[in-house]
Amino acid sequence: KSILWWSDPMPSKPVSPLGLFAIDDLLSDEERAMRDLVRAYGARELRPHVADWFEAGSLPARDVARGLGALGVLGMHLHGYGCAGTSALSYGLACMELEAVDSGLRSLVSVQGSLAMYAIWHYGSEEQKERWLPRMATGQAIGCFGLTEPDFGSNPAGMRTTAKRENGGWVLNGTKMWITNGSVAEVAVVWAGTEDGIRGFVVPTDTPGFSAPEITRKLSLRASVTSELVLDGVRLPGDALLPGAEGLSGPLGCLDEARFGIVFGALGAARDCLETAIAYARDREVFDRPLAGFQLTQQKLADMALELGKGMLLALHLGRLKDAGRLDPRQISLGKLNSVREALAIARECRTILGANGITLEYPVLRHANNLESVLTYEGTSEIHSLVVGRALTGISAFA
Ligand code: TGC
Ligand code: FAD
Repeated sequence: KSILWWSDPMPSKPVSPLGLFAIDDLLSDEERAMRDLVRAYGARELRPHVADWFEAGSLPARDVARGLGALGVLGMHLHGYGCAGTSALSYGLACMELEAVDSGLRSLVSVQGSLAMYAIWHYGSEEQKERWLPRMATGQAIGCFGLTEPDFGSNPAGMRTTAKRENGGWVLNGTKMWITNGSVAEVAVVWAGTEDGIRGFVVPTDTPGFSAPEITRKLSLRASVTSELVLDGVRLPGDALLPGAEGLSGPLGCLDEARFGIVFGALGAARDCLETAIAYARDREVFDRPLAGFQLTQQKLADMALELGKGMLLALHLGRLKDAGRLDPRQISLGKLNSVREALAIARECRTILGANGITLEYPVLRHANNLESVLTYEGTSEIHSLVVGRALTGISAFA
């Protein structure tokens, strides 16, 4: 409910950053219920373990996926095939709550629901959908999405992975890099060049010639599995092709879905940092007074709350547009650019408020900041999204 300042009996009682913006007033009962459900699940099942997973650089992805599947968030905005069929906005709110725990958990859900499941749901044959989607919705089968290659990240059009027709089937060769969920996936959606341009393939990961070595020694997204995909003469039947995806618009259409989730998700990480910093500053005494009572601290907090609230208002606007079927991919670029850039700035500023304590895993702040370095890069770097916006504003492409 709105904050009624004039009737507030305790004007000095702190208000949460998003409470200050009366964000809840902009959500329906159903949306708030979904958000609260995911928040409670995260607090109970994920948050107690996440610092350990991050420190160990190892996520029990299968258990986590099954738990999230039972919660109903895997492919939740898709309809049919065992998916929950919620609004896009509810999906965004779920991403926000998961990323408030850790970006790696939101990553798992993004890749599963918005990239791998969405690719099959939107571009797949009826047989592909029935074979994979119900198991993916429950987390019994994990999916990954192979677009990036060692030499082609921002410019996937240059990809070298090929799919050649042979005896009515396909033979795939090439390497994909930085693939979330790769080593734990049962199914990989792989994008490859064919004589008809870029096409997508549904690859069961037990197919001979497929391997997925895990990438280690990461300093970011440590509670997430990241892998290389090696496709060495992988033979697939003719019906492994995603029939509805032709050209780069196929994978980019999936990226639109996942980027939308990040618009909300990154703000979840920022909110967690800011709430942590406010609590810390109220508790911590410096020069015999609470840190929160110093003007410099309050200016930091006010500026961060302002960016968080503005980002949230933009995210909600984009969510409403998406649910109305009117969201343009260029608007998703605006949202991803803003949310991630501001979330990273907020995480770093909050780290200063925590002083030395801020560099430990006892608090979530530097973990979030480190994770957000990946979020800044994947799903289109900030530079790429700036160029998308620049092209929209000027009509001139500056990519190449
Ligand atoms: P361009 O000439 O602009 O377009 C080629 C074709 O694609 C269409 N298109 C889109 N379709 C849907 N959604 C979009 N956002 C689209 N943007 C472009 C376009 O209409 C055209 O279609 P058609 O039918 O005429 O052929 O393409 P370009 O080569 O100039 O590149 C554009 C650029 C640079 C924006 C694009 O390549 C890009 O977005 N690059 C960034 C790559 C990227 O985001 N990779 C992400 C990999 S997946 C990942 O990071 C997962 S992390 C997950 C996690 O853990 O959470
Ligand atoms: P590059 O494309 O080499 O870019 C390097 C720098 O150059 C960046 O700053 C970039 O913005 C800049 N740059 C590039 N082009 C231009 C230009 N035209 N003008 C100005 N600057 C430019 N990919 C998948 O396919 N699936 C996944 O599941 C997946 N998960 C990932 C998980 C993690 C943890 C990470 C870190 C990455 C993941 N990626 C995944 C890969 C990710 O999408 C790419 O890293 C990203 O697209 C950038 O590609 P790159 O790393 O090759 O950087």
